[in-house]
Amino acid sequence: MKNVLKYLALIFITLLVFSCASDDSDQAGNITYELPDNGIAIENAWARPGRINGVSAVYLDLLNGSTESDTLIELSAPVAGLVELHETFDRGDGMMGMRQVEEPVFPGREVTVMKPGGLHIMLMQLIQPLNEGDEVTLTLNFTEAGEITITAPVRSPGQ
Ligand SMILES: [Cu+2]
Repeated sequence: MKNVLKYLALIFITLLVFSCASDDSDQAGNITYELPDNGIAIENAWARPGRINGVSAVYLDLLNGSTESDTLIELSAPVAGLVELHETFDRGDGMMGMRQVEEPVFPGREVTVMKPGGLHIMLMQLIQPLNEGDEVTLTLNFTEAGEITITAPVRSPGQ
């Protein structure tokens, strides 16, 4: 029970932080993607600022150029104690919640866009503050494509 309360409190705090910045209307629809011939490419990655011991999120476009789907099996980042893929959902009480996507599958020949208010990579237990101008290193491990390490600049949403 305690854990549930803790979890709800975490969601609530995160929503407070994140609801101030849901301006994700930029660029959507204007980007044209060129799928790689094979494997996975990551484009347009960025991370939001965060406090030490707090949370941040990485947003990116995931391009699966393979004809086969691929599964994300592990996420890690040196700046975070815990990294998870999250989806945002309607809790039905006028609030949005978020929850972990356990075994995310990315269809072949498709682009998956992660953005505020949708799919995102959650960085938790930050071991250092993330300020604008910093860079975050993130490693994604896929069943087929293997390990892909990227760097994402830290910036405020809408900039
Ligand atoms: Cu999240």
